[in-house]
Amino acid sequence: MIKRYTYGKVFKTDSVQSIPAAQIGEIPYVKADAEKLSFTYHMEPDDIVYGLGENVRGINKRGWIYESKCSDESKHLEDRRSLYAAHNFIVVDGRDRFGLFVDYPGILTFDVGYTDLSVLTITASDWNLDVYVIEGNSVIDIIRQFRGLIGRSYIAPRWAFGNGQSRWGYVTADDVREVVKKHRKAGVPLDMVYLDIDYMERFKDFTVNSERFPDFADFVKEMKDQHVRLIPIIDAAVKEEKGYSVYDEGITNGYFCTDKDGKPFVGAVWPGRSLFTDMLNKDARDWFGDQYKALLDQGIEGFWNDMNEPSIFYADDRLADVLEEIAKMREGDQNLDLDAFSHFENLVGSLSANPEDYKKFYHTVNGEKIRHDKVHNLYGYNMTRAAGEAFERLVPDKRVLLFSRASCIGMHRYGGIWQGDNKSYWAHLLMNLKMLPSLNMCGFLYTGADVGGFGSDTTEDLVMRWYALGIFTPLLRNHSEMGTRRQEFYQFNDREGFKAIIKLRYRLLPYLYSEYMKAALRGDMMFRPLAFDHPNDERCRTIEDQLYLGSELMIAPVYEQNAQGRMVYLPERMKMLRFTRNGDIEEKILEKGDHYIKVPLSDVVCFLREGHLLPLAKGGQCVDDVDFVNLSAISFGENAAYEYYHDDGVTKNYEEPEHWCLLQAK
Ligand code: MIG
Repeated sequence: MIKRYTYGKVFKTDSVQSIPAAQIGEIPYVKADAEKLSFTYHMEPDDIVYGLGENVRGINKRGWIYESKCSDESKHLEDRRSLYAAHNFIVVDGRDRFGLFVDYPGILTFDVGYTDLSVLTITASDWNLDVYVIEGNSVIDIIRQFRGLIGRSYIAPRWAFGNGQSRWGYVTADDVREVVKKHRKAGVPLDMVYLDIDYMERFKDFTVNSERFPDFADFVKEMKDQHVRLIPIIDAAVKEEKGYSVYDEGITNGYFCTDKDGKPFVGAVWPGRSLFTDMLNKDARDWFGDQYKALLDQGIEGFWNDMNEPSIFYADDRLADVLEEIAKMREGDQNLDLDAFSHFENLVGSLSANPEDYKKFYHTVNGEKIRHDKVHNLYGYNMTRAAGEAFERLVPDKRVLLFSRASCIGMHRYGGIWQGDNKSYWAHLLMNLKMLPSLNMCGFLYTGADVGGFGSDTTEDLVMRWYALGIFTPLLRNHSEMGTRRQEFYQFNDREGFKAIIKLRYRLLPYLYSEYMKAALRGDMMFRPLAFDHPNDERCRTIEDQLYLGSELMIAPVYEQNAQGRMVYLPERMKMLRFTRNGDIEEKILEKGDHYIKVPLSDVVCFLREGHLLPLAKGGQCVDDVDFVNLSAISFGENAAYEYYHDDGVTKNYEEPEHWCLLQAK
């Protein structure tokens, strides 16, 4: 049962698809305090708080304070309060069991036992918000209801479940050709190569640098003939440059955000001085979406939207102030004591993502001016919505790959997300795992993290262990930052080990795609904490490094360096499946309880539930190669069966009953 409670004058976020009538009377479970702009709830010691989608720390969010404030946060350290998203949905499971969604576009905090271990406090920046309270007979049931409320998750084309290779640093067509050649030559499957900002003409959205990529359309086709799709990045900000059509049209039509005097607001990002399309204004959004046509027309079928928190390196007027102050310092004796030096450092440090700058520009929604910070969390969402809505108009029958860095609930209907600028830390491999169920709760199904880690130098074993998790996530992409150690599989010694793991991904594709579609069509989660399926098993309530994948599998990746294996808790009798580097599959039945499982670097281990069946394909060098019809299977138990979803992976008639069939062990 879902109930909506409303406070003040609510801004329409379109996070919820059809808004139920508001309740009269007091909100249950939590105490609303209009003066403190907060809701509080007293937690019992073993209550669990699930949710908050993309954020730092664990599956159980207790013990920290989180902020819903889309931020270009490239550190992902434990002490951060927010990442790129605002996913305001939690489920409390303990003395009471309820879901709570705060539909609110501004900055919110979730103090989940930070100030006081036993108190949950949600505080908004003002008192104009909708709160949904959801009751149900299990956590899974509550989440399913919530997903029904917010609408069906984005469905990616099936080829987007293939292996993707990326690096901020593939600068020319030849760089890309080399990546493809190295994969094909070694027999390592590949479906996508990502283009980072350097493909553009001086970081101008929707342009292609014709020296680095001459005859782009031909190049796209050349790659496509080898079954590789190019996926270009699109940045949120538009370069200020007369004669650049996107800038000119945006200015002429008043499509950019403005300052308080109504002049276009200038901030700087990659291209230097830039403008921010008013993504909340429908006309501007439609116009921005139409710009993607320039690349669609050249054969492009997928995009990643970046910097859409939006990230601002500096705002024009603040830069002027800072430069002036530094000029004054220059005229002085240039002898900086501690205070003067930290003042100097802060001057420059305060330029980037300054909260004050987000109060300096305005959106125009239905003729009304709205200051950006009040609706901050809707920006990335609406940039991706601009693209998603445009694809519906431009290529209505075809699925386009689309995922974003910033997001807010509601955006899950238009695209997926990647988990942003993680680092090559072992801790971030574990964080990747923990984030999966939290994201699924909020409707984000097409997701994955940068395999191998984006920032910092990686190591061969980290990349390999990361692939052993990554091959289970819908978005599988190795991506890294310019200047860091290169991390394509062919940079390392044990190429055969990488090959075995990536090839396994292609054997698992029928299963992974089918589970993805079930989760999307039924509002289910693809990845679940063990406790969701075993609510009465005390052990399961604290396990955060193993997950159920669909109804069939449990995954328990190794996430520590030099580990030769790990402890795994089996909440039920299961069959361990070991996929070895020579392509063999070892099967072993294990009883409920604790087990030490040896996992050599290039092995992948997972666990099959009793009564279930895992379908496997023969594999292939690209998704187009994979036979999704003639399958083999591993089963566990008498009458093991699998409900299999299979469609063409390209068009959008998802609902046809003939897409479903029951697979049974022979
Ligand atoms: O400020 O386009 O998260 O994936 O490689 C960095 C360059 C901008 C951030 C993205 C990252 C991408 C990078 N971008």
